[in-house]
Amino acid sequence: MYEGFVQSGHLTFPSDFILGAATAAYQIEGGATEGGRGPSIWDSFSHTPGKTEDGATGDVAADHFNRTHTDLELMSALNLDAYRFSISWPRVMPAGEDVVNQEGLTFYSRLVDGLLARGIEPVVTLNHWDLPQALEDKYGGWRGRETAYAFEKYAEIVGAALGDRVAVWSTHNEPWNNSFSGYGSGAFAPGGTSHADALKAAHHLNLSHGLAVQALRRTVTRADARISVALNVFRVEADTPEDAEAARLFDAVANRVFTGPMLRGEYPADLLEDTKAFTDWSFLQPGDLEICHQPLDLLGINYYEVMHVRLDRSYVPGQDKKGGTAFPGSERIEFVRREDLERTGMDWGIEPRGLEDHLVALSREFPGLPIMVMENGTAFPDEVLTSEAGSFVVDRQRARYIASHVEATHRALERGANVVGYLVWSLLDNFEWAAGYGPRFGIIHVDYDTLERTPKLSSHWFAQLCASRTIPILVLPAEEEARVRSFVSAASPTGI
Ligand code: IFM
Repeated sequence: MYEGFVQSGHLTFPSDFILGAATAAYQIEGGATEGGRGPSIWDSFSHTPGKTEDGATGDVAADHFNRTHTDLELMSALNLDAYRFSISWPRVMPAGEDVVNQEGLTFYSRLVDGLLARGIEPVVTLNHWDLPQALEDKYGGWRGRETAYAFEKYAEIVGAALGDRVAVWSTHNEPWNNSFSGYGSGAFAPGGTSHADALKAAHHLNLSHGLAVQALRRTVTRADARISVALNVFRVEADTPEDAEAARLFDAVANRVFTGPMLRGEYPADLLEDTKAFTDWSFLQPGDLEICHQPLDLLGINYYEVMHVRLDRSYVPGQDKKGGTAFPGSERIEFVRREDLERTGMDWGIEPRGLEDHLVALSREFPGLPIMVMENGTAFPDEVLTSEAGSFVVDRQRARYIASHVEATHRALERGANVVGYLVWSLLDNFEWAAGYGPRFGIIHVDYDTLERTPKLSSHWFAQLCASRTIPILVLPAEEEARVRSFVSAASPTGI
């Protein structure tokens, strides 16, 4: 790795602050039918015509399943403190329950050992959306309460196998997408389109979270292991006081539907009221909330942008929005596209200040609960430049995005936020769900034809941050800048 960026000399993270990178099984592993893996709902969904961009599937993805050693070596060169990956439930239990695929467990056990041998702490997510298809067929997936109990058993098996070595556990990743995009809007697997089902799925994810935390507490033996959940708690902002109601509505259905039961042991009264047209909440059984509400060691948050909302002034009660609604109550909310912001390749507004304020606010809301940024990053179109000197991706925009959010995290720390780590999304370019392989989030480029990996400029910057713990300025010394420029013009006569 090139580590010659100009050092700021200040903005240093504490020595125990965790800097790392994140991925998810279905997005990078490939090997969909290898090693005894069973089918997941994302295999079925992505193979259904029209569900993903260009019919993309995760069959091969970045082929991490067969290139684990290469990827471990890349991580080592990045000086990462931690690597967050998810376990593919159908790789460990092909039918979701009963039978364990030892080969699948061994794959993850070796990955954990490979990380530890390189001084990288393993951060494991149990569910990053690739539910075994068999559980969808048998129980209706997360619509079924039985899936929560199957998840508990799966957590127990993984906890027993890896619990002596894993540093941080996360039960679910972004249960919001899992439930509301998977069972409500139909944008994600399994493609359900019922708000009632989405709310039911959300509850079963909350319940399964609590059951899995209990299972991990029974099985994990590493003394300093920490148990958490990765929520994409949205930073919701209404720009005028009249629109505060829109912020309340979205905050209830997107954030407090999870933080309520998991962190406070209750569903917010306003959420129950807001959603009563869709469900009577009869799936909420006595004793469930006590299970959902387990003490956590860490709160994982994924941050990408601020959600600016206002009330939809064209809303007519009882009248359906054209084209349906994305989530319960969405007919009353308008998401404001702020034209004053720079935007990512996903058309998401770039606001590092939002991350800073969010970390400070969440630390106040949940005192005593350390927070880890478990995902933050951006997609931009990349160009691989090749010359006699080799290949290079000069992704200055991505590097700027990451640097500005790392700085925001540091400012939050200075303002007293209880933030203990930052993991960049993502280590590798990968399968971006329904958007397929177009958006590239990696700090390492993946050529999807040859599967060759090329570290991008952003990864060199990140490697220097991890090694020095002081935020490097995104400026190359004059000599290196001249080298990059001559490389760029040699490789791409039109320049970039
Ligand atoms: O790629 C996803 C990831 O799986 C979950 N969080 C957001 C990322 C970017 O969209």
